[in-house]
Amino acid sequence: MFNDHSMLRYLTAGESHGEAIIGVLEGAPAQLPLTSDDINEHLARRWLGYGRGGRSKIENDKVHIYSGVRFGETLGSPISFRIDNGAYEKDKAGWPEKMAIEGDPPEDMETVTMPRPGHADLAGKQKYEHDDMRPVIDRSSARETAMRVACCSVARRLLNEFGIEVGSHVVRIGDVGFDAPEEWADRRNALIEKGSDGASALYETADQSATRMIDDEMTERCVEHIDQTKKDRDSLGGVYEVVVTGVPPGLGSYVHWDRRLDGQLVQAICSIQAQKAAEVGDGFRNAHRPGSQVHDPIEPREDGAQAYPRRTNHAGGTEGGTTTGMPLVVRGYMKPIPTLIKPLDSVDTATGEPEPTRYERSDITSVPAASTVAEATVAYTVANAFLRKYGGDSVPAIRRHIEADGHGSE
Ligand code: EPS
Repeated sequence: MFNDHSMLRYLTAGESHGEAIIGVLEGAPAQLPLTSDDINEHLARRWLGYGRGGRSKIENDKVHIYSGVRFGETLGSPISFRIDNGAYEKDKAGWPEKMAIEGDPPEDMETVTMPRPGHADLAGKQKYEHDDMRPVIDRSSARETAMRVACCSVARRLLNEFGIEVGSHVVRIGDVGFDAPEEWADRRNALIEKGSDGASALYETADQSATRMIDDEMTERCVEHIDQTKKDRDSLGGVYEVVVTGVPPGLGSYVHWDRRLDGQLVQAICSIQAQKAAEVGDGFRNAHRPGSQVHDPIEPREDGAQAYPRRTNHAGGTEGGTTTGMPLVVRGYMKPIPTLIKPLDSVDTATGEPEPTRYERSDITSVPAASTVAEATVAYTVANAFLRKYGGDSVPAIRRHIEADGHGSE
């Protein structure tokens, strides 16, 4: 839908317990400074968060860049990446044999025939007509998000070059968290306000918390909640917020349905495994309020300013599917992970008989990780809207386009 060839697009490949995950990103302009560290920083952040399972002790994600970059700058050609799966060699499960590209399956290999409710297992088995659900488990796994973070970190790096910053924080895990944006908005706004590093200051603060929250007391309560959930052999979802600062007005469109930035941002969140809802600004709450309490009053611009300031930002930085120049605010809602220690009722698809699910290894919650992946997918979406307005083959060309635009949307 958004595959315009003048813009960014990427493809990921790889199975969670295969040798590696691979990605190719095309459309990045030339002359963008880029190092592996720009990506590795965010790969490490994706493992943040209390409540991850045994796999977190095995993986040490580092990207290997194979093409499209020379002497620390992009070339304009496709950039290709590899991230190794530590579990492939380190697990004692025999993945090199069970995930072998060629040859026959090991004779003693057990096939997976028990689908977990809430997981892609059964849907994938039926769609691809697999007897063994292993291929479904392995490709639907959120392991794939490591490569998404890698590809989208280039988009983030591009935005940073033009003063656009992306950050996030968690506002709820399961039963514990804030209910209304008013409860955290002042604290969040203080972190992202002018003079700081914008939304980057938000993520740097959240990264200090075990649950990526900007409230110490809430972090402690969440850690206890996760511990209790583990004892109860259950899993937890939650809510997080992604914020983008430094966004010029006029990105997106009210003219084309598929270029409306608010719609694209919701898709950016819900494209991530287990994310089931998203709102732009105070989307859900605005539906309960009269218009006079929702719409953000417009104030006069200072001389030379591009955007008209708003007294409030209930709209989350878009009107008419187009950026207003206020920070973009998008919240994602994650369901609890479907791999529970406690068995759930299911059916053995080999026999057709009722059977409880079996547990191997999983996280109790990965809402903090999801919030960092959402930063990545939102960065990619905003970068494409930015390139549609200002795009060029190289970073200097983009700069010329911005200068030529002057203040844009007069
Ligand atoms: C995942 C299950 C777990 C997670 C994994 C996502 O892996 P395993 O089944 O090997 O224990 O740890 O997340 C990652 C590997 C990652 O890199 O985020 C799943 O089923 O989605």
